[in-house]
This record gives sequence, C-alpha cells and structure tokens, in this order.
Amino acid sequence: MNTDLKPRHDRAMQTLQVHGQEHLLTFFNDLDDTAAGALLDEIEARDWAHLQRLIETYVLKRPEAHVPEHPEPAPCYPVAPTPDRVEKYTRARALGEQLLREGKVAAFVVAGGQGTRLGFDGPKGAYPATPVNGKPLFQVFADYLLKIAEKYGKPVPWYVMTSGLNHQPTVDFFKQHNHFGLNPDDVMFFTQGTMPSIGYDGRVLLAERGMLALNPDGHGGSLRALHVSGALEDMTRRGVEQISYFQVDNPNVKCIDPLFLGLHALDGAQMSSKMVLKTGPHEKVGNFAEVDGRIVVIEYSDLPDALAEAKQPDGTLKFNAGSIAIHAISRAFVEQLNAGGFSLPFHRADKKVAHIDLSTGQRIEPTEPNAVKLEAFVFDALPLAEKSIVLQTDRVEEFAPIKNATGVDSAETSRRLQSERAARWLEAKGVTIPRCKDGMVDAHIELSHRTAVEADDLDNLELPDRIEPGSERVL
Ligand code: UD2
Repeated sequence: MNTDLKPRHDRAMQTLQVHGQEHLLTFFNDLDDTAAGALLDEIEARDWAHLQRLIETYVLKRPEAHVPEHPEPAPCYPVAPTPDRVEKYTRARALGEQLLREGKVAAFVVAGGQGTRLGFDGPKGAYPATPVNGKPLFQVFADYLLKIAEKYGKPVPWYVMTSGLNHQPTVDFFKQHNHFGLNPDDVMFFTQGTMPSIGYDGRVLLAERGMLALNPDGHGGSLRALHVSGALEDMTRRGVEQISYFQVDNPNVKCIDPLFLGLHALDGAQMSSKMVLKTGPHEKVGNFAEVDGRIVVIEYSDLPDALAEAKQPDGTLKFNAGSIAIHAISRAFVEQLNAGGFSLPFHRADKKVAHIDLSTGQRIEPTEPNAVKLEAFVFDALPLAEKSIVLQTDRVEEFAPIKNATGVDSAETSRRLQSERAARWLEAKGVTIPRCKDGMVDAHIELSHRTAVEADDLDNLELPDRIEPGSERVL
C-alpha cells in the first residue's frame, strides 16, 4: 500500500467497521494509487451513520407504506375556467407571458434516469420520438424553447439534469447537434447525486474492486443538485424566478406553459403540479390528495384499494387526479429548502445489481433482484410548500410518455398521440383530418414546435385544406 494513503485507509476502515461496511476495502491492496485514492474519496464523502439508518429502515426491513389517515381529494383548477374564473385565467396567462418577456422563467428537465424499460442504448433524450422525422426528445424540447423565445422575445435558459451514467453522452449529443439551434450559453448541464446500491444483507455492493455500486438518487435528488451544482446561483444571476420542471420522456409536454406558470405565481405558490384525470382507479400514476391543508402525492402502489376505488356522489372517482410529473417551482422555494437542510423520504426499489463477489473478486450478473436502490421523489417536496396549486390538463394535449419498448406508454403510442394532438390543432384551424373508424387520426402528422406550441400559433400560416388518409405530413 502507498504509505501516503495508509492513514486515510486506516481512518476509512475505522468508520466502515463502525457501520458494518469494512468489506468495501477487501481489494484495496490490489488497487493502483489512483483507484485507491478515488475509493477513499468516495468513502470519505459519504455520511455512513445516515446510510446505516437508511439501511435499517429501508433494506433490512420492508418499510410500510405511509398513507396519510384522512386524505381528501386535492382542489384542482379545471382545464378550462368555470365562468367565475375566466377573468383569473386571463390574468394568469398574462402574468405568465409577462414573466417570459422579462426572462424570469427557466426550463428544467430531469434526464438522469437509466431508461432500462425502454432498452435504448444512450441517454433517453436522444431517443427518436417524433412520428415522421424521428426527432430526438431533446430536440423536441429545444424546438419548444426556441419558439417560446421567438414569441416572447427572451431566451429561456434550460437546465438539464443528468446522472453519472449518462452525463458525458448527453453533453456530447447536444454538441453533435449544435445544441439544436439554442445558444450553448443558455443550456446548462449538471449531474444529480448518487446513493450506494445495497445488497439484501445490508452491505453496500462493489461495482468494481475499487468502486462502490452507485445509483442515481431519484428525481427528488434534483432539488439538492440544483443547489450543489451552482444552477440556482446561475438562475439568480439571470434573474430567473420560476422553474418549469418536466421529465425527459414526454414529447407532448408544454415545456413552458404561461397559464400554469401564471396561476402558480398569481396564487403565490411555491411548488405546483399538473394532473390528468385518471383512466381508472388503479392507473399507475401518483394520486394528488390534500392532507392537513397541504397537497401530497400518494403513489399508486401505496393507495389502498378502498381509497383508489372510492366514488364521489356523481359516480366519478374520488381520487381522480393523476400526477404526470410536471411542476412549476419557485427558485426561492428551492433555495429555502437547501438553506434549511431539508431531506426527502427515500423509496425502496428492488433491482438486479451487478457486483464483485467478495471471495473470488469475480463480477456477478444476477438474474434475480439482489439489491435495493434508494430513490427520492420530487413530489415528496409538495407538502413542504405552504402553497401549492394543481392544474388539470388534457391527456392528449400534454401526455405522450415513452417509457416502454412496446405496448402501453411506448414509442408507438406516443407517436400516435403526437399525431393526434397535431390533428386536433389543425382541425381547430379548419384543416380536414382523415380519421379511422375508432376516431383516431389516419395519418402520421408531425407538427414541429418550431411551427406551433399551441393551436393559435397556426393562425396566419398557410395550412393545407386537408391531410390525405394514410399519408405522412410534416408541418
Ligand atoms: C413517474 C411518476 C409517476 C407519473 C409518471 C408520469 C415516480 C415515482 N412516478 O413514473 O407517478 O407521474 O412518471 O410519466 O416518479 N429521473 C432522473 N433521475 C433519477 C430517476 C429518474 O432524472 O434518478 C428522471 C428520468 O430521467 C425521467 C423521470 O425522472 O425523466 C421519470 O423517471 P421514471 O421513469 O423512474 O418514472 P416513472 O415513469 O416510473
């Protein structure tokens, strides 16, 4: 062992022994100085006492789902205003537009996930998503931001959260595509934090002889990563007040929605959300609820059947508001959380994690789940907000996620929904759309966000009278 590293090794060993993790140094003497130094850096940077508490709570026991005792449905703003709210919606949209003209809004995409379900080799944002040209997801969002900049006369800074797993490929992808026409100074990349992956015996796994097995710490990690990375400071410097948060998997998302941002700002909310009406009681989305005057999201897996199936007097579901992971978050709220040393709860996910066998030093690729990954969820910050609003949105207008290789929420269903939304906007402007017997559009229509981010952007454009059945059309 390098004598310079010996004192550090001994201190690390002492700490690890206290917490039953000394096996992490099993191969220390086989490592070269660089690898040995990097392993010690990693060990020294972790709070092992905290990790031990988490292991006791989430790994050695199966945590009981904590369901609040008397959740009530969350109050929601409807898609279209009721007559008494028309004036408020008008004012809200105007306020949202003003924030954009003043450059006070940033876009924020969380793109650190592994996208395992999709089976795509590369950052998910590089996935070809659009119905005709197969534009990658990142470009779909870039087009949106370019259009917003054109409409409101100010560029929208874009923060892209990656993880150690995909950071460099993501940055490279943007470079290869000239940042899709955006000014590179307005696109900021930063990585989220990590958590060690833990074997069922409570011991942290080694990914390599000198490297802990780490996983991204969940999209909830974004609220700390915004601070640690300097992104919040950058926002302050640019005069950003509101953050428009969305996921990388949804090409129909309104990356920037003046009405949503305006309602959120007008009501003085700190963190707000969009919801869609659930398709059924057990749809696999989080459920908005109100508990002690605060908005919360109860994961579908935690919502007891009795609550999931409960009905209102009019026969509709009592808990009908599904989360689609779109939020407006005030910069001040994220600053306040970080200043106060907040922590979000963790959620346990059982996964197959490749690791080094401690007795042989060989790599094991498990075929069954063997470990726990701990992840934080961003919506767990909602109850920390004193004020939070929920706005209903239309599924086709804003939710076409690409999560799976085939079937539900796949690239194919997403492309159909993208075509459908384009068809609706064109129909609203008098274009004849061919439709199948089931009502779905009988064509592949790609409406670029450079052309329109809402139907009214099509006004004053030269549009075709009709789209031919079975055709492919790009506008
Ligand atoms: C999420 C929500 C679900 C619903 C759905 C809508 C959770 C637990 N569930 O389900 O309620 O709103 O989305 O589409 O959130 N990500 C990171 N870092 C991480 C993990 C994830 O950046 O460590 C990103 C990921 O790149 C993606 C997003 O978060 O953009 C969603 O992640 P997911 O695929 O794990 O969430 P999902 O589809 O299970």
